Amino acid sequence: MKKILVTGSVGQIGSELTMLLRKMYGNDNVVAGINRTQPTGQLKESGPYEKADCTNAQQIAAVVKKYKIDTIYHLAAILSAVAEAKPGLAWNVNINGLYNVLEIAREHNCSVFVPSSIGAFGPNTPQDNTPQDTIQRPNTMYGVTKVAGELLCDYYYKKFGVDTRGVRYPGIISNETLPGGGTTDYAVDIYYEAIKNKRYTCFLKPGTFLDMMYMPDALKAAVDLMEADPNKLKHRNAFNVTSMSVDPEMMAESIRKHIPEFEIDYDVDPVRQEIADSWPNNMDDSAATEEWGWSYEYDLDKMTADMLKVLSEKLKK
Ligand code: AKB
Repeated sequence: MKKILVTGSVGQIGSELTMLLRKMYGNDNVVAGINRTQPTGQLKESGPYEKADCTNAQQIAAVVKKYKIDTIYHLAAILSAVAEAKPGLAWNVNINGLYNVLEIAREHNCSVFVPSSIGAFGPNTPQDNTPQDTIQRPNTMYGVTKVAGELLCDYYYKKFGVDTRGVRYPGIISNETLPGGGTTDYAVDIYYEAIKNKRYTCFLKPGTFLDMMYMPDALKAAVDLMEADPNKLKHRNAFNVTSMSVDPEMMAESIRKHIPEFEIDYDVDPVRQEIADSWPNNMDDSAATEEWGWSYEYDLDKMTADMLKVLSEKLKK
């Protein structure tokens, strides 16, 4: 049975991924790596958790040794909008933190999942049907760390044989833990506000198309890639994956099928708009499908129906 460490386990993806991995591989075999935020509820009760700040190599190494970890899902990261505001912090966490994790993986023979992002592309990347292998010249600190991270992971695979794998996540929409400091966060906020106030003021312009994905598909992508036959992987870091390409108007239209009076207006944040404008409208994820069978379950309307159902219950409490 695998022995897994999840860094960033209280974050948006980490909190749900940790619970899924515990279900799959056994509660005691999945350590929730935490930093400043303490775990609560099921995440805390259902299995081990340990301080594992990725910028502290000794701390990560101690957890890996203590639990005989053989697989690391390295989810601790600074997202795009925060990275623009705090570039030094983003470099330290996204690059120095990743370097520490890769070094420990090399020493202790661990496989590593590292999420990249649509942020690894830039303004001169082809924006439609963005190929798997294409121009990557991002002009954000987040993007710089994501491209460097992809390259570093490929380097550790080629040079040291570390089993590194990753996907380029689009905006992730979820109903448990809120995202923090991303450019695609509007796509989560809009559902909360639709239920609470039947209106939403969006910080990106109408017509800003971006790839998005519902959390169950994002978790499936990570797990399926880590379970994939290594002999079939021509790429490793990192695969384009997407479920839908949407703009704020399409999301509003999808919500109106359930809440007809829902209204959207706009108060554009120039920083996040510029970031979004530099990212693809829609990615070609056929390499992921060909090499490890990637497919998604949720399109926009299926996701909207589930989000509104789950959040209505949650916000009643
Ligand atoms: C962000 O908006 O920063 C993230 C991402 C797309 O990587 N959600």
